Amino acid sequence: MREFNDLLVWLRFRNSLTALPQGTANFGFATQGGSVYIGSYRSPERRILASSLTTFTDEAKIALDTLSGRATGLFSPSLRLGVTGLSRAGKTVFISAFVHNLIHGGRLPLFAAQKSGRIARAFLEEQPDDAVPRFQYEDHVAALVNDRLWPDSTRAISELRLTIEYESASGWSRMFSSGKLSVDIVDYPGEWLLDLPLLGKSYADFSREAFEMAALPVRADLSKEWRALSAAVDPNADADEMTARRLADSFAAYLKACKLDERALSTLPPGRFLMPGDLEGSPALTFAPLPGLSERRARSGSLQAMMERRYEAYKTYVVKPFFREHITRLDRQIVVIDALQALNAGPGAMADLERAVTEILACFRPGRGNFLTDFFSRRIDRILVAATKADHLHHESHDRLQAIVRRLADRAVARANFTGADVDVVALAAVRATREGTVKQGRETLPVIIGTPLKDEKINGETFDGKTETAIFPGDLPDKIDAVFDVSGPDHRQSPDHRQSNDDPAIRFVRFRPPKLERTAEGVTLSLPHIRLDRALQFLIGDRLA
Ligand SMILES: Nc1nc2c(ncn2[C@@H]2O[C@H](COP(=O)(O)OP(=O)(O)OP(=O)(O)O)[C@@H](O)[C@H]2O)c(=O)[nH]1
Ligand SMILES: [Mg+2]
Repeated sequence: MREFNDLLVWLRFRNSLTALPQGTANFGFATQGGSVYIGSYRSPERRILASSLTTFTDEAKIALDTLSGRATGLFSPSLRLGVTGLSRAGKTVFISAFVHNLIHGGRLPLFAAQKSGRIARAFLEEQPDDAVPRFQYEDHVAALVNDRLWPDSTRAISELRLTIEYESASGWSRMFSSGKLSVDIVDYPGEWLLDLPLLGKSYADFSREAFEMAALPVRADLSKEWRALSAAVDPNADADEMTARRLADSFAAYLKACKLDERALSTLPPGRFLMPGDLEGSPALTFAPLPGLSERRARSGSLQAMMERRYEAYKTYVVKPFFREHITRLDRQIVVIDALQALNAGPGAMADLERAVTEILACFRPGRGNFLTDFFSRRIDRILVAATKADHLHHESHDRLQAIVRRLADRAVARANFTGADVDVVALAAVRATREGTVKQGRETLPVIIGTPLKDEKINGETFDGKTETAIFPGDLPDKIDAVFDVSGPDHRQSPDHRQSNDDPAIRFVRFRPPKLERTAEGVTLSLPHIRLDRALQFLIGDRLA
């Protein structure tokens, strides 16, 4: 490990992006009592998920798709890996690093097939689904490797087929295995997945819950305009396109504001209001919840009837096909989370992240009492919850981060009443943008991370130029895990005076540029460096290469 005596060292994390004062090596999450708690939203309809595709045709279609998928799999073994997570969590970088390391024979000591030299080659092949956009692997890798820039945000679903030729570990397996596995990697927004609970909700239920959530103290200010606009309309008035549009725009603006909020509030449905994909402006997206609805049938021709019809269209034309065509065909799933951002924002944001992970896991829970839904949903047998971007921490904190994610996942599994698949966790960096070093401060030796902060990143008033390497003291994660979770439980509601004040803005991490890749004497670029990516690979596909 190198020592950096002359570099400026920065202490980051809450409240104190300042040059390192002596003796402040620890920061306390426990002192963040003033953080946001988003309240007790619990979908009463979680149980509906898989089993809520109520019509026989839906189930029959799914079963047929599943059967044909399996039949094809018999001839050319394939594994369908879903990669999801909320926006900016790190999905695209994860997939790029996953593929790059396999194609370029990266250093993967925890990935048994690679370690024992049984992988002959890995290469990209044409993907099986013609109607799904291809994951633009080459563009993403060019950005990472040549330009040292992070890939652009990807706002829809995409897919890539990676084929691995390998030799089985045992002679017995060698006799029966084809020595070839195709991994179909499907990148899709977690926001779309969180739409699945809508399938079991009527428009009146959806409206009521949306207003309940919007009125919680933590969201009340963000939803004020939309609620005021809604209060002024009469659901029973004649349907009017302009009113529908104004309400939909205002509702979408509120959902977007939640997403951008410094309190790191996670997503509320409908997911396409945040990421419309190619549906922008379509009637299926031009609706909004209405206040004070009774269970009575809406008058035909009324605003309520129009909104209700569009809500049902959203379920029929957006949510169901997505579930049927993509989710039910997955074999394995990784859920990428940005736990560091949530940790940085305080226990309220952690609770919110836990709620999102709970709902995501609930989407993969096998259906109950229905043989068709049981049949397809049992396909996902492994789920990995991965906290990425661990390269923002010194390695001494990696195990702590993993322990925090384990606690979060355990709580989510318990709350979602989840069974049916192995759930594991990992703290990783798909692309490691930093190195480690130590800095001497008087008699103290401090562990630091060293990297090139992105152009225009700021620390304490200093703006970086995107070229200068800097050593940063990353702080320690607390060893007492309880401190990062709000112990007051999910029914505790945040009152406005408990919010972080504006003069205590959420601290953003300093973002580093992707690393400079070393080249061999022959000019060949080595694979992207990572932290524990191999552990993720072993869990997700290792057994299929045994
Ligand atoms: N240091 C570091 N930063 C990362 C890593 N993975 C992701 N990031 C950062 O997180 C940002 C988002 O990563 P993406 O992979 O684009 O996230 P995404 O989930 O695909 O985001 P959307 O496409 O917008 O949904 C990147 O631009 C990087 O700044 C990592 O392994 N290490
Ligand atoms: Mg992406």
